[in-house]
Amino acid sequence: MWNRRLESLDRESIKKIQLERLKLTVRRLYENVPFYRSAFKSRGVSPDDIRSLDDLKRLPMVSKHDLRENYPFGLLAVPREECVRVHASSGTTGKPTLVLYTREDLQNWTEIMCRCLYMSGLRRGDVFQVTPGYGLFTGGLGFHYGGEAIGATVVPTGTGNTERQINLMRDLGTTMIAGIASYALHIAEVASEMGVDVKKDLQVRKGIFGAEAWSDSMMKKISDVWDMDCHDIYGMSEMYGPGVGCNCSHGEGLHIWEDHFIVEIIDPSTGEPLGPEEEGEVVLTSLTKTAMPMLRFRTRDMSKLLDTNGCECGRTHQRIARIKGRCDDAFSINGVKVFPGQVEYVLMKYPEVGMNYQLVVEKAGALDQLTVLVEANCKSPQDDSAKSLEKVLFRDLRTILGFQPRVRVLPPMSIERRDGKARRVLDLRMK
Ligand code: DLL
Repeated sequence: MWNRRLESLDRESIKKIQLERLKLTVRRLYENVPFYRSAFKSRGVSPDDIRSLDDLKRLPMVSKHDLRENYPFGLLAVPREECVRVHASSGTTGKPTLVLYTREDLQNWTEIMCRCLYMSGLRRGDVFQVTPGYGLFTGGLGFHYGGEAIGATVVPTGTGNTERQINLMRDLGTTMIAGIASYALHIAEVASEMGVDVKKDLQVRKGIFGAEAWSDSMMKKISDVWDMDCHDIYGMSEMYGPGVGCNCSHGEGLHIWEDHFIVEIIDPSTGEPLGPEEEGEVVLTSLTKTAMPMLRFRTRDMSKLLDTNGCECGRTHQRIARIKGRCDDAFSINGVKVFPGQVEYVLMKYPEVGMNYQLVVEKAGALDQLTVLVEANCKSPQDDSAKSLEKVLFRDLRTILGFQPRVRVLPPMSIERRDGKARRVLDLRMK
């Protein structure tokens, strides 16, 4: 284990730490963040009311919507000057959701990343290639600092340029990669086109993947194609980034670092907490974040608390099932989250756009591809006006999504309706 003492705490000690840290977080939010103060007041709770972990139920929940409403600095619990880093993820509409970090936050994030990476086999001496994006996305830098802290040789390639990734893997003798699961399969495909056999010609035998739901069968496929020990890492920008939890090599599911987070599962329609083995929405409370602590953040991810006592690996932290999917209409394109509202926000700026649009998600080889179908608002859009609308929409969508979608402008009424209603998202990947 990376941190044997903290990863194998007994239940009583975990609960004690959680309660202490929860009290501190609640007080900090009450005193420094007007949004939380008024949410507490409207529920009739004050920091003094938090006496046991059961009192968590009395606290308000927050969602991405609240982050957007308080964009950019409204949820800060420290002066902006104390923040040393900003990341952002897709918002539910046009605005990104922003997260800020103090130096202490970055240290805590690195600690949980180290636990996950160590659990997944990373050691000093490894050559660790980090393929998620560097920048506002938390993936690249999250893996990067964890890898360096463990003492591995980190290769910060970031996304894209797959041929170069493969050449580097071969030349540097990369032993472990981090990435988005589907990208691991894409690399293997490109490698075989280049005449590189990933099993024979490369030394990559360990992988850690996350940022989107991937099935057990996908995990098996990646393990087989690469002859690799695969691990699943979970996280989100609002809770530092990757590193909230990870699967060990023994038990099922993901260990969630309970000295940094409280995990609840709720019924997404009623908000009521659910018991072990009952499937629902993951709700997370941060316990160590200082710049932007999050109380009962509704992740929209579906999972369940596993009914287990401890784990063969010796870690005592609660396990949840691997994430099954989401309970809202967001979807992921190669790890980048897309909310239909973001796309709609762009489309609605243009009067030439008609009544209906549809987001078609498909596989292009191992990678995901998004096509935005848009109906024009006139009967027969001139070819050149359709083309120029496609161009501007492409430009705006690329800016807001952070990747290149395909855009097709079509005549009115050409997108299929069901009971008169358009289907906003047509996900053909599972077919
Ligand atoms: O995706 C952080 C991350 C980067 C995690 C790299 C793991 C690896 P966001 O862009 O804020 O942050 O998206 C967070 O991604 O609520 C889930 O819906 C999804 N997600 C993240 N990890 C997993 C996973 C990063 N292991 C959202 N399995 C989350 C399933 C995941 N879904």
